[in-house]
Amino acid sequence: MVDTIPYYSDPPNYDDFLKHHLIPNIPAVMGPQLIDHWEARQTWIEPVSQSTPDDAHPQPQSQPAYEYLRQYFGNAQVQVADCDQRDFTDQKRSTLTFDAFVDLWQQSQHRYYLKDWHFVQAFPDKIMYQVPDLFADDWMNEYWQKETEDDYRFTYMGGDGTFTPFHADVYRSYSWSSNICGVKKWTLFPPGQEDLYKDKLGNMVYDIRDVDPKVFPKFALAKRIVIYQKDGETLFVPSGWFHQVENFGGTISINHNWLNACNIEQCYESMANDLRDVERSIDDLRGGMEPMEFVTTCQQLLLAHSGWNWKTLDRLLTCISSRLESGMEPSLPQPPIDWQLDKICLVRQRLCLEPFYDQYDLL
Ligand SMILES: O=C(O)CCC(=O)C(=O)O
Ligand SMILES: [Fe+2]
Repeated sequence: MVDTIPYYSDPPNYDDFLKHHLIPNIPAVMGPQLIDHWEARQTWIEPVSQSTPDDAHPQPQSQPAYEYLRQYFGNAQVQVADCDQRDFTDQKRSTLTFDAFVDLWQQSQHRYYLKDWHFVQAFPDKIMYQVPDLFADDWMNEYWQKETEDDYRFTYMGGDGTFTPFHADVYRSYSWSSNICGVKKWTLFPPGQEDLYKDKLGNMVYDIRDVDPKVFPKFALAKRIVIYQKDGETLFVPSGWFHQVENFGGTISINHNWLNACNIEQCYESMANDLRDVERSIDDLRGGMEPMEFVTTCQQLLLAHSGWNWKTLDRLLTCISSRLESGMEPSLPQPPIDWQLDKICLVRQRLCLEPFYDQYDLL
């Protein structure tokens, strides 16, 4: 088990990153050199005007350039989470203009957090950052951009005390998070301890700072690693590592969810687990349905629950394998083509065992 996270002031080369992080599924922090040239690092921030010294965590070196951001993005519609109001496993969300959000952001009594902003989609002509080569082998965004209107490329903006509750990322994707300004405290939990996070009814811990030991008696036993991600630093979050994130000072980050041959099997496993949960939840209806109807209903529920089902995964695999098989020279660093195709083949073999696999196109 790792107990510290490797820090690279100079970004590692791809082969080392593949060998020491992507394949063994180990986090890494990269110093500001990786992103200092980004437009967002040049224009979205300014030096901190005031700071409240606190020995408990590093101090932010920069803060959002609020007026600059307002000027360019003020009219955009954004989704904002109120960190003081829980809504089941998430925070209560509402839609505001970016301008209205900045008003709230600048008032420290509020803890509103602009989350999951599809910034690149909203402003395709404003090139504010480039995906670092280390993270460019990304099947998830490649497929989503080719076949749909959606993507998994996000911008986050929040003030002191805003936070993201305890979770693991969608379908055990990786994420990377680059901090434009502010300080983020990450508490990361290595995979394999999931039984410690649940109460008797299967509900998950929501906020790791407020866990009732009577309800979650084993949570305190969970091994965790805390890191403070400072201005300009980038964190690689591996597959299936639960985490909670707390912000200090005005914080802006850019985060992508991504997957590739190194974690596609974990993604499949996670979807299969979610599907088994869906099947259990409607098991009492099974007797009154044709087998195909039951499968279709479960697939629809899976899609509604998290935007993916077997057909989605099947199409993603087809999209990526046709690119890999086309013989085009790989332009970005990635694992050997045959190794990637073998991984796709393994996942397909498992998908083939699912009932009615040959009829997914009808779903
Ligand atoms: O920055 C945050 O508040 C949450 C980010 C996150 O959960 C992620 O990048 O996986
Ligand atoms: Fe996350």
